[in-house]
Amino acid sequence: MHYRSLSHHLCAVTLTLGLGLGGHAVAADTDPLKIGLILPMTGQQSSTGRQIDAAVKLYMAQNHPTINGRKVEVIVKDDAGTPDTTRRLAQELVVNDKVVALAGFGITPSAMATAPIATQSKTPMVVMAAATSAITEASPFVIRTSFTLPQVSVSIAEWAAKNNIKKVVTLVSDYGPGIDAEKYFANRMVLNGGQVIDKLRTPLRAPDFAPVLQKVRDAAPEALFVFLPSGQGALFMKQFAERGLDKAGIRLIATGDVTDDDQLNDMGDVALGVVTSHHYSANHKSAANQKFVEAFKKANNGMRPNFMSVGGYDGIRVIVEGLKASKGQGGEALLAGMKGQLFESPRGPVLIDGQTRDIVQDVYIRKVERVGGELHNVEFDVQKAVKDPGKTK
Ligand code: VNL
Repeated sequence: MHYRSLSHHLCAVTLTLGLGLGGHAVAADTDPLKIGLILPMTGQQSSTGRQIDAAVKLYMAQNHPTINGRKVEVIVKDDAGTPDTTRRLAQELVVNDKVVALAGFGITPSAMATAPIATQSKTPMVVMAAATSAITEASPFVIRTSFTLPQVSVSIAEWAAKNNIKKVVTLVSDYGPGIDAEKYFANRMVLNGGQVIDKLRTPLRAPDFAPVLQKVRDAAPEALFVFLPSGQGALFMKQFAERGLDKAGIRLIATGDVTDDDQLNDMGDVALGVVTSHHYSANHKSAANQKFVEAFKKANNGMRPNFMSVGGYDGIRVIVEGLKASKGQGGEALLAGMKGQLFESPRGPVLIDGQTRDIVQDVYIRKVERVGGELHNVEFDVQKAVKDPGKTK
């Protein structure tokens, strides 16, 4: 015992001397453990940045984590949803700030651009928002706490089949998650004897839905299936109503990204009755969620948390618990501490699959209803413990 504490003491002295002489930023073991959180705080995906930032701040304020006497510090950087900027910021956070983990990643291209840095520097990278299946395969250091589009798109296709919807058109954002959603939704429709009569795509940047909605009208399917990234739902719903599609008897079904809790309450009656599948609703009935929603609203002027917030809240939890398990070590030790975590999230029970490093979670079927004067995604069916069906290995 005595010997141990003596060597500890000597070690601290050496570190102090090292700092004084060389002027190198050698991390002493009282320095804070830093986490680099890269988010789109400005630009088209800024609602995602705002939600995740608020959720991470809430977790930190509720838990004040310290590990072996070291504080945990979150450094927030704005990438404006530009992948080149994400990669540059990640590089700086690793090299200059010596972060133990990278986190955030509002869109798939940002996550993909950063994955090689995670691999080269052996820095765990927690994806809190982006949801293309392949992201976890881009680096062995990626852990995901959001969801995947294949995970949520199959369930809504199953619901459609059970509800006698046979002829559909799909409309997705033309990049990773949209292509995943289109493929997994369409394949399951066809498997169930349905027909996909057209597959439409809109650009990620500055989409205009009017031309594709005209095509949908002309094709007259029984239902239109939609995936759009968080933040585009309100504009889409407005144009859907303006084109009279809600009155034309074309049923709207989607992933929950479209009836995003961040915007849903402002969408108006056009959203009523829209059926979606997703992993989180602010209306989810559990004590853990009620507590989360109340605390989140209280800390953020009444803002309602959406699925991005929950990805952030669970993501920072996974990092902090991982650091506890690794006793503050980063790299492989932190990665090991994050794998296999099983806990109750505001969304329901979740598991960080040790093999795939992806999240296993319940997927709910929900319908937009008015609850106490506000629009909500009301869950009415659930598929338990869904793994990402997009994994090839
Ligand atoms: C992505 C997927 C982004 C789902 C989203 O919102 C979303 C992505 C910004 O992987 O880029 O709702």
